Amino acid sequence: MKKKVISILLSTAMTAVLLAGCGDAAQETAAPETAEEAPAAEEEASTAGTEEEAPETTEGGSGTYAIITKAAGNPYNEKEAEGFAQAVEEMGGTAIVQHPEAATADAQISVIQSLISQGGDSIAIAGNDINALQAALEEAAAAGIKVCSIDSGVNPESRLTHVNQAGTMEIGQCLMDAVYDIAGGEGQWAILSATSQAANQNAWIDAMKTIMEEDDKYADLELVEVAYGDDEPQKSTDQTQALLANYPDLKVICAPTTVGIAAAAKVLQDQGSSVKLTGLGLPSEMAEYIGDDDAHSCPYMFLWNPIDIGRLGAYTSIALANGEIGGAAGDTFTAGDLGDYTIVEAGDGGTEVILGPPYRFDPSNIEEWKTVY
Ligand code: RAM
Repeated sequence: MKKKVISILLSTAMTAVLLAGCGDAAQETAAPETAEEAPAAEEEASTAGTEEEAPETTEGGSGTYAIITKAAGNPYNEKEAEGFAQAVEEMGGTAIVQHPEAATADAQISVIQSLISQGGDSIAIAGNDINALQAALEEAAAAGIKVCSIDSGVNPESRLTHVNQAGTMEIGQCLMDAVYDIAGGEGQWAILSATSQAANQNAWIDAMKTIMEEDDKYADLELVEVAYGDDEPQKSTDQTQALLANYPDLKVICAPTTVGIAAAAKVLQDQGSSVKLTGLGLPSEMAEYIGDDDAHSCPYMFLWNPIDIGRLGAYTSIALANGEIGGAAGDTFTAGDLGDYTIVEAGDGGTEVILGPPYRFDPSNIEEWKTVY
């Protein structure tokens, strides 16, 4: 098993193209034909080991591993869960996939309680709130269940580690630079977020605000409002329309949520609005809105592979459950065909493992990516 992984690593390393950062990643990188090719490029950024240093392959995943997404009815969450279940099953384990009925902490607490009574090996959770899940997750930990967060982090006390899609400041920088570029360096812009408590969206919004405040380059951009569409298509549509009505001089909307950006893209494009859009979107949902001309609402946007974040969550969960890692900075493990990963310090005082840099999707590559995810 170890040899097989090393040979995959060597061959992918040979074909890997270095991702220089969010702005030009996809432009410099040929779009992958399949979902499998994406991690090869990411690996270059996050793989630490040589053949000698390669850690033991994560093995023995024959237990029961659960993922709790933010909520049902969101295609991003379904892809993340699909990747998680795929990897667990490939490792010989049983995956439990739970999509709570609403994107709230309360809905997730009910699911956590029921998983505690079932007594599985691990829980990976996309937090609907940073702090509100702590008591329930501590109870899970006390029952011997290894807890990590995935996609949307919970506080360090509630988790052993966080499986992050990309660096938080890195995503904030990509988005801020896109807003700057699309607005032509000045004018009003707004954010259309998910729920007001969503840990990942709030972290990216904070990162954008910090970047904007700390660099004079952004001094002529005015953030007029952060609106919340709750990762619901209709509410996101209504919030977009309200932004257009309330801010006649608005130039750009940034939606760091796949649900929000798809809803906003449709509103802007259907209305022939001059307001432009960027953010984090699924290529499969956004392809018809991506374009450089007046007929398209979104010049470009970013994301990572949602299936791979699920897969990385599975390998992390299995390694935690096996005792192969404890979640401390410096711990290393092999995430199957994604390669070797090292846990690092996170900005919130806890630790995290980072999938890789975000990709940029624009007219040059959207047609290829829309069939991948
Ligand atoms: C939405 C969810 C998810 C986030 C993506 C970008 O689908 O809020 O948590 O990671 O957008």
